[in-house]
Amino acid sequence: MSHSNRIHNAHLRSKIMSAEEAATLIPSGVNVGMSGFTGAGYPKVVPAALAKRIMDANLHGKKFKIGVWTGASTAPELDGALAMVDGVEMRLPYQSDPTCRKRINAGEMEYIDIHLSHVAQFVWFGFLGKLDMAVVEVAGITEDGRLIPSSSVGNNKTWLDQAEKVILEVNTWQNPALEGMHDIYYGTQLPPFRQPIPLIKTCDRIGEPYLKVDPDKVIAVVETHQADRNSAFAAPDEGSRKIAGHILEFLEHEVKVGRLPRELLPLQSGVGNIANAVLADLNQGAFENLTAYTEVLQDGMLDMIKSGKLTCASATAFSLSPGALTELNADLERYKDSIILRPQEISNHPEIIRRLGVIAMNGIIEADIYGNINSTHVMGTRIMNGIGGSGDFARNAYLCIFMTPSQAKGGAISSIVPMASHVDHTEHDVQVLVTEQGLADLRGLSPKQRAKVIIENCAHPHFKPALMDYYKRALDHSPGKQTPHLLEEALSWHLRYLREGQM
Ligand code: 0RQ
Repeated sequence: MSHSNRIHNAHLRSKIMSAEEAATLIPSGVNVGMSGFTGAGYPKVVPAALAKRIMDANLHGKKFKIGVWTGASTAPELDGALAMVDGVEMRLPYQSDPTCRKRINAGEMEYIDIHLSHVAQFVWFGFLGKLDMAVVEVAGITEDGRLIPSSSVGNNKTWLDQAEKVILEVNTWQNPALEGMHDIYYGTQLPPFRQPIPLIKTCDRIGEPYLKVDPDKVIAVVETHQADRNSAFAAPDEGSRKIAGHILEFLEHEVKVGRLPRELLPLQSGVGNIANAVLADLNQGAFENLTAYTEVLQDGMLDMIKSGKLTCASATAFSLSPGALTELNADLERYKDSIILRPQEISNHPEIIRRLGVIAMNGIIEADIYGNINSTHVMGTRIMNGIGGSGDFARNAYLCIFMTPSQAKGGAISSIVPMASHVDHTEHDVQVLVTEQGLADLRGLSPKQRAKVIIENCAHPHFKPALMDYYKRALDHSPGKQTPHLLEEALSWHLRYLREGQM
């Protein structure tokens, strides 16, 4: 069998085997830390071979389930394949796969939705139990056994460090020019020995470009040549463009009154079409010399680097459409000075986000009239994706902006509701709320003042009178006047939707 020229370490070369052979080394009942963050850098063939093994076991009447820990969401070859055969006992810390979501909401899969910056330390502290194995995609292995990270870093440093056994997937599809783009910080300590993280400016390099692994822990090396599976973005629709317009106008105002510098502060942008529309608008707008301290680098940010608007971007993963990915790969060397990929405990670290003064912009499911935010649960009980990094950024940002269309499901649902049916970000963490209807600047407002501005500026005209009516009646009849509610009615909009298909 001929081998790729990506594995330069003789000891690790001797561990090369097929995905099927490697999958036989993963027993039922173990916790497996897998690479992958959005559709980037996840193992492509071992999870599929494992899914086949699980299916065979099920056919013989045997239960076979594992715990799956990742950086964030992955792709059909990992989450999809394992969920399809009901092979996942416990999933964490974030997912966005339709089959996975279905199993979780049907009660067939346990899911712990964790702040992405917390995962590494939860594992070090032992809060999540033992990490038995790691399956990590890398772009290559150096002669001295260091690992060239792939298109995402996520929790790989922690998995490689903490897992008892390691399986590496060396993916020759990944661009060799990724070597040197990463910054892996090995200085984190456990309390009480923690030191300040010496990252002062967005694109400071504080670590090294390689991941380390104890070669004796590596039980298999599998060679692959498969593309990352990222999905395309829809072209910004009118609603997204309006949201982007409100945010740009707001940022311009903040610069004018001296609360933001001309080049703004480092941007964090969530995933999704609205986020991409905001980036597209920033790319057309007047701001120059921008920077990004974020989780994922999506198409909009790449366009801004190309145009010169964005001078540097720090993230933990690429999250690009297939077109943008092809473009990036054709010219990756060029981006090496402007892009840094870091472990997610650093890309999402509260200390750094607070120090840099990040401007955070994230999508939501719903907001209530007082500014509490639901990012994760449809009608209070069904998980959509997870909190992801939104809480890491929301709590610690200089400016925390949440954005959403004012209605969902063709107008059957109001995204502004009397009481959020689940709360991920409390009223204390939310400074700006934006819909296509307008922007509510909530800074310095009491709950009652916030309610008026949110209803007036953000609610859809179809729902505005009913929201104002609720608020006024709550003000009259609520026993407490700090955050007035009619408790018997507060979730009636959700109940009506579940009963009648319309809020
Ligand atoms: O579902 O496609 O089935 O119709 O939610 O909604 O409007 O396309 O918005 O793509 O920005 O996603 C909160 C899910 C928004 C996302 C969420 C339904 C809607 C549609 C998607 P369909 P849109 P987006 C860093 C930051 C948490 C993690 C995070 C998210 C689908 O932003 O997962 O912020 N955030 N990470 O129909 C019922 C409502 C609804 C609703 C929307 N009120 N009721 N359904 N939907 N509002 C990134 C990472 O951490 C990796």
